[in-house]
Amino acid sequence: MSEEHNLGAVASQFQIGGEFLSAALYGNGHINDTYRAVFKQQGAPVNYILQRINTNVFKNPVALMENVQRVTAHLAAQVAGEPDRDRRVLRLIPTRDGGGWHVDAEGGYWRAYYFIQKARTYEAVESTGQAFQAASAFGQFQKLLANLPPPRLQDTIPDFHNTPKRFVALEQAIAADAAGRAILAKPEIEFALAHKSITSALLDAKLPERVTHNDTKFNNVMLDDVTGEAICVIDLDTVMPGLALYDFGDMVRTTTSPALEDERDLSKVTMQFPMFEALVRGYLAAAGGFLTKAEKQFLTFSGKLITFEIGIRFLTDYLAGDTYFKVHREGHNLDRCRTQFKLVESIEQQEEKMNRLVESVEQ
Ligand code: ADP
Ligand code: GN1
Ligand code: MG
Repeated sequence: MSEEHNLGAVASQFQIGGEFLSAALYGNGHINDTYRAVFKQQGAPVNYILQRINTNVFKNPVALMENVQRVTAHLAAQVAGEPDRDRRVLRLIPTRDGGGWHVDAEGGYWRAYYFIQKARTYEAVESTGQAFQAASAFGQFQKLLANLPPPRLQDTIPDFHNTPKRFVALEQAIAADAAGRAILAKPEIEFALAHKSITSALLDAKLPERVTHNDTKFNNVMLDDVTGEAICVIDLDTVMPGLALYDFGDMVRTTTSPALEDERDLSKVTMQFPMFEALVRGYLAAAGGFLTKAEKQFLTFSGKLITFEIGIRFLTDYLAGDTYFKVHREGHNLDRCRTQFKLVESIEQQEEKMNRLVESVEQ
């Protein structure tokens, strides 16, 4: 339970019936504050999600919420005829005065979602079936948003996946060494600098701009408790124009290793080939129809690049003194950086085989 916020008062701003019972921090996101709020309705507890948007990260929360409104409305219209439609798309709850979000006295931006019942997220992948499900859900997500009517979605974070710019930010953080930690991260800095040559390849390839999720972490898709089916893609703050491969790359980053993102025992971090195969098959089953040949050729590479990119973002934040990602222990961002770089190495060792697999699935 947060000491800082009166969560009952915040919850009462939204069109939720019944009596507010409690609210507590929920989930493992690195950016926003997510709470599960419980209301008593007809004698029974009912869950809701309340989120406070991190405005240090998202400088224009109104643009963000306008994107989320358009995206959720478009997706809802597309699945309207399907069974279980209420669990397949995030549904915002309006405020009592009919708005899409609430601004508190401190200027904090809040939103509420219906709780997706009988489904859950996982911090690490457990089976190839889960990997297939996640990849087909994110592929389907891109497919359903391909016909989003204009205007172009707003960039909630400009240059979010611009790896060359992320690399420049790292170089600046190394030079500034604001927290005096560069000495503690020498091997990681060396690893990063040695990989500069890969940073611009996706942008140089001139691939088509699409509407993409941009944060396709495995814990951003909810799997049904009973069937294991991917039921709902969540965490829509970064849905904006991007490359399809940003999404596939982040799936490889988060859905092929059995280890947690902050695992300290690096021997556990490895790119498991069967998980990669399941991702390729799941993603192409949903998205193969609209992806170009050039996009398909970069599937393996995108996994390496996005893993490297998030690795340098963790390293940059470590050097800057942990100003962006939430941290829960000393050296947390450095631990996260190390798992990413270990995974990059593991991908490099298997890159040819991964590319051969992609070619064989395509045919
Ligand atoms: P963050 O941006 O901080 O990662 P998320 O939107 O991913 O926040 O939410 C954090 C966690 O809360 C998710 O991993 C998921 O477990 C849970 N969650 C988010 N939205 C819902 C929802 N509508 N129903 C049920 N659980 C949810
Ligand atoms: C953040 O919000 P969350 O935890 O799903 C971050 C992603 C990173 C990820 C690393 C807006 O995602 O870009 O890949 O952490 N989101 C933002 O785990 O920066
Ligand atoms: Mg999340």
